[in-house]
Amino acid sequence: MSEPATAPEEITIPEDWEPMPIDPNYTAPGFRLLKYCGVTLNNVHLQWGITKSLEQFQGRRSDVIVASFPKSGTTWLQEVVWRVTHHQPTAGEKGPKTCLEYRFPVLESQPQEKLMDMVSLSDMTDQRFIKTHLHYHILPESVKTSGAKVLYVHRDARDVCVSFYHFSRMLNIYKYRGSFADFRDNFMRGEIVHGPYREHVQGYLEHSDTVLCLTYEQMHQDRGSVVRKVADFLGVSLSDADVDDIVKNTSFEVMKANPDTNFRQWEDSGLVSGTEEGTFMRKGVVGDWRNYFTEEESEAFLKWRNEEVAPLN
Ligand code: PPS
Repeated sequence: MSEPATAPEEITIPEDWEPMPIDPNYTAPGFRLLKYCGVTLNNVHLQWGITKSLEQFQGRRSDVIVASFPKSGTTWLQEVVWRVTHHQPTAGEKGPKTCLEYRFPVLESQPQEKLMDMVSLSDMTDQRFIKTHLHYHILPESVKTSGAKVLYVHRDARDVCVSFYHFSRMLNIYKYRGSFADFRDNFMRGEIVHGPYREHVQGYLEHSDTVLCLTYEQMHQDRGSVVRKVADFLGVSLSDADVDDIVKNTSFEVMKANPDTNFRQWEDSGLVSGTEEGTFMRKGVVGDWRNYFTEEESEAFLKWRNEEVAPLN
């Protein structure tokens, strides 16, 4: 997730936003969950003008958009996409030299441009690579009509929940201090930022005729075939050696060591505190949920996960 490090103090909640009950487990001053179009967002989204970002955004045919629910493998897929589209065999292991945040501005976080001295999305003249955690139904209409290429990654909800729990503890604009059980209950109720989770995934999967939907687990199991799928979807031709090179440079270990992909700069800027929660590149495994759920809890969670939900619109 990319959220500004600091937020202005005052907020006026517009009529089409609904304040949600204050959750004292979020201990960052002023942190509030707010509902917008059925989606749980927060005061920082509002303060930093998400509605204006959504109104002003104009999708372009050449746009490449990586969408996800937070902590589902966004960063990983972004790096794959970037390397697929910028692959130069002669660049070898050097790869991209710019921080991923600059290569992939966040659709819903335009003030990021001011804070980070970035060219605004509307002023970018080169092909745009964009990250978003927005639900499908609140994506600006032009994303859907422009022919922009949208890729979506999703992950075992139990691992998403664990990863998001740790991230919410690290993130200084949240400072979550509840237990994992508290967080999991909120996750299931949709009372977490960008919730509700099931509707998020369903919203994109329902459009899998136009959206390339991938999973974190596929990326673990056979990244080569994911790289090829991404290349086909984006109309890029890659040799076997190119694919191998991309696979090698997008491993957890390489990305964790790479300052352009490991988000350690968020520690320097104060956005996150590297604590006992670890760092942004935390474990990068499938199945860490086993350390957090009992068998019964996992069963109940999966039962909930597999229930039918009504689409948001
Ligand atoms: S965010 O903040 O929503 O954009 O986070 P996101 O990138 O979606 O998810 C972060 C989790 O993805 C893991 N990650 C990786 N796993 C395996 N391989 C690679 N290369 C990789 N890059 C990121 C990261 O460690 C977070 O998962 P957890 O389970 O917390 O380790």
